[in-house]
Amino acid sequence: MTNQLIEDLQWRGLLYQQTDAEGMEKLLNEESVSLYVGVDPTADSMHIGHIVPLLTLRRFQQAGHRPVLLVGGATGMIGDPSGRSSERNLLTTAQIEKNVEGLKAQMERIFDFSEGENGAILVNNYDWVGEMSVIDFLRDYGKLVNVNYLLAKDTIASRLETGISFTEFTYTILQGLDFNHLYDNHNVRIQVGGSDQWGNITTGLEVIRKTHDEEAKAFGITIPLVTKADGTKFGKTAGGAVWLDAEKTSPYEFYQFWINTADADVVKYLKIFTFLSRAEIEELEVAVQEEPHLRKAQKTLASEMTKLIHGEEGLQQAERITAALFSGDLKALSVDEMKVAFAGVPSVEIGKEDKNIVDLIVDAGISSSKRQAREDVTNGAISINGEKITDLEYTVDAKDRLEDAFAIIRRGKKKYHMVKFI
Ligand code: 545
Repeated sequence: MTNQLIEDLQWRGLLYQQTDAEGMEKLLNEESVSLYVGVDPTADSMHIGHIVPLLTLRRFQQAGHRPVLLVGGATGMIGDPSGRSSERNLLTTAQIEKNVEGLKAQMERIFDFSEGENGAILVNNYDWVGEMSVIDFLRDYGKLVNVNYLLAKDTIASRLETGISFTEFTYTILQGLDFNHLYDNHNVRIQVGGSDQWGNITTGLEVIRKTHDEEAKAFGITIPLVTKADGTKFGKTAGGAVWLDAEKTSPYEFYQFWINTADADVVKYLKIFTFLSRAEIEELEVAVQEEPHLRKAQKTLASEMTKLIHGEEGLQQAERITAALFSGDLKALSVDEMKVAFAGVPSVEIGKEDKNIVDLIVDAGISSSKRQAREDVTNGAISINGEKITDLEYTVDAKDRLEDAFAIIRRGKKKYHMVKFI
């Protein structure tokens, strides 16, 4: 017996470990199920490495199943030791509350919560763990799980040498009781997570097994870590992680990240991250082979991802900035777009007084000498905010200071500088 969804997930390379592949396939063929992914509020934003399990849940949703999204208001207060070689610092309650709000907003972008029958739902484990007493925890759950069983988990075993607190040691039982709670209250049958979550997912199955009769059937799957063909870490740029939060990673930078995907990786990422069909992706795969210089696959990947996370508006902004930088026509950009576009270019601070153009570019270190600066201006190599300046007597003043604070000066074809007036 086969299942179309499973076949698609396999083709996309989204299945890593499965607790009972056959059993799950059978279940999916028989009924519409609910399934869940949990995210701990350890930060106020996810980055692109975090979303693969969520996108996978959306694929289940498209096949008629119900996604349950859990934010770990309780587990976030404890800290998951999975995949970490040292103890976490505890976060304050205020920080966690702020993070929960940030994460909820991001999940709401990715999922449709209004779809009736299999609309996504959002839950917070603080609602059932927050008020639980120590006595209840130890009697109802601690008692079900043997210490030997816990010590054998990779994430705990690997920490025995360097040390793991009782708090983090206990974490997996909390995640286990969540699965049990969702099984009982939301009919959740499957938990999905990254490969680091295998130990926690199987603890959940252990708890479910011990609190129910043999009829109870629940499953776990993990998703492989996204890798890059050149062996470097996926999802990092010179500026750090690629965040979903537009304040941390602008839609333009986000778009640029995907557009810069190597030919060797782009088809894999189209499969993992986009909702394009197999036929569409296979067509782009041919394009990578036959006309790689057109970067059709990268452009599609970048626009699909930017649209998904930042909406049509974010995509348009990213495309406008990309085009303006390519053509050099900065006048097509709004002041806000200029700020985004040049967030990463070298900047210099300079006094706010009116200044001759030649003096300015020398003082700002844009041209190496006065003689060079004069030559640059007369040759038409210098422009301010997209306006070419060829007059040696030109005065840079208030009209050139965007928001009375900065100007973008270009020397030559592609060298941009941000001059900040202070
Ligand atoms: C808590 C309670 C549950 C079920 C799951 C959890 C969370 C889980 C965990 N997951 C990771 C995570 O990272 C923080 C995100 C920063 C905003 O820690 N114990 O919350 C990541 N997860 C997504 C994937 C992951 C995992 O959110 O599963 O593997 C990353 O790809 O590390 O009942």
